[in-house]
Amino acid sequence: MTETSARFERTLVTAALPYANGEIHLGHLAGAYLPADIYARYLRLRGRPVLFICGTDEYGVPITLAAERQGVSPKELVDRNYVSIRASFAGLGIEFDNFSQTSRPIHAETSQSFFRDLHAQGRLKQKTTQQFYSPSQQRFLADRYIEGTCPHCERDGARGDQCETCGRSLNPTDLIDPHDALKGEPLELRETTHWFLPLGDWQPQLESFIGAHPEWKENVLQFCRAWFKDGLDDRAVTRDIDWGVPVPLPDHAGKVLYVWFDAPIGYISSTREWAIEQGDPEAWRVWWQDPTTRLVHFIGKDNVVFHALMFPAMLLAHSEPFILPDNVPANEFLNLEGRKLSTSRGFAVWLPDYLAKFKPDPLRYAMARNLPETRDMNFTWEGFLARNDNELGNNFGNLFNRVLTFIHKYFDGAVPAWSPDELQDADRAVLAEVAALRDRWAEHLERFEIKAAMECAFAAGQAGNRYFDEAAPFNTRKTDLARCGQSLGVSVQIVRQLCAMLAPVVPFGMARLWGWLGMETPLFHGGWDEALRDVPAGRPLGRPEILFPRLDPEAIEAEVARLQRLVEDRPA
Ligand code: B3M
Ligand code: ZN
Repeated sequence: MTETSARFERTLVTAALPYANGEIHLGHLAGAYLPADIYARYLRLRGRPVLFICGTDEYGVPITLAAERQGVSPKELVDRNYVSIRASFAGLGIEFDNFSQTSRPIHAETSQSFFRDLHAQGRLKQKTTQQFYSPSQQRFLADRYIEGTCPHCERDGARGDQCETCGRSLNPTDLIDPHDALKGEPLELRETTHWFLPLGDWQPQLESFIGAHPEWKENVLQFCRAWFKDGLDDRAVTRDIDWGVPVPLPDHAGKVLYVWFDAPIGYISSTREWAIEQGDPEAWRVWWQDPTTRLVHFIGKDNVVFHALMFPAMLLAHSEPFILPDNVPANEFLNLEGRKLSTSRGFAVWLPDYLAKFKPDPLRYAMARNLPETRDMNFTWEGFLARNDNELGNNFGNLFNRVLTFIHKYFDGAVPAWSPDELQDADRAVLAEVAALRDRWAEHLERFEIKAAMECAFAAGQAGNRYFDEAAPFNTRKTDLARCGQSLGVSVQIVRQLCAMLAPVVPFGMARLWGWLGMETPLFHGGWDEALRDVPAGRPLGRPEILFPRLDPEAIEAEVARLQRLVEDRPA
């Protein structure tokens, strides 16, 4: 059976563009970035062409408000956040082929030309509606910055999009005594005209598109079916604010593209930027318009509608032949120490803080073992320590270290004389077990089942340790040197396969181990082929160091205590 990723010539992997109003935290990482990076690295390891695209999402009201609060311009704010977000990703080994910004000229150009294409074909329709306007600020306010009394439960403080008290969803005009949520000032209703994408026109095509993907995750499919059942509505694609991509039509001063219209186009602009940097500006097309390309969007569950319905409708509506996503693996949410994350209360773990104290591999590993793939999951610092010490350290690191150290101590650091033709039953059994686990590992990754893939890797590590204990080279060294060498030769073959299986998840450590094994192919440029070949007798091996040291329990307690204090300060 051909693996899914091999049925395509190339794979375009995107991860949701992080909103540039703050730092990346563990919730973001678990939702989209880590799974996307693991998948992209898996493909690179397999030698399959992949382009991993991302960038910061920089327009919209929340950015303008954050900038106002900090006393800087929106552009200054996003540029600053861009730099730190990019550094966090790099520190964690999230390795994009391009990481752009939606406030760059290439994005304005790309999204405006996209809009113009839809407009010129008559795919957009104009509607005039009444919206709340602030006379003092001379601007229209976005729904959630309008506040008033809820018409249902009569509580104050309901927002223009929803009443938090009774949970009902609202329109701003439903509110009694609507006013500016931030300034408390009165508002007036004014007419404004906007462009809409009539999603309903695309419903039949979207239904058959989604219907052709029964392999998608159930959470995503259910979500789409619910939207289809209600019937798709017109979606506004323009807004009345000044921080955004200007609508490229005459007489549209003060109007910009709605951020959820321009943001997904950001994937295309970032690909174009990459192509320009490659010196081949048209090279983006093959990634977006050639049906032999596979497009995969990694996102968190709150972004499903935009990636599974809205953006595909935009791509269908465009006059050029864009491909549609082949999969939209959306993750559920990550909780922290048993509670919901709250960025406003500081109840989160931000990457710059993490990276100031710990190494990237242990976090990548602990999260990969615990991803919210099918339901919400919980991150605890204790669990993090246990994954590092008991699994990375004891299961994997220990095996690597035992095998390589032994060879350095008693065999001059070169793979001992061993031969695949002289295997004993125990050797054959462990090699078959590891190879079978390796195949299952790949099948799971092909389906974005990272946790299940990691269970295979873990089991292979256990098998390797069991084999080493039972073959007992530390005893045979004195009784049967040939057998001792043979069992170490077999152990090296196990280590080589484990190295490949762990590489997408703990790339820093495995890049070093790969080097110690004397491999020639760069790990993430098709190292797989070499990982499938025996490491021959006589090959010199690098001197190992401890790859995954134990964590300091006091450092972990300090993190738990920090979060605990936040909870005590403001009980939920
Ligand atoms: N910026 C994700 C968010 O902030 C949003 C993703 C855009 S992807 C095109 O929830
Ligand atoms: Zn209410």
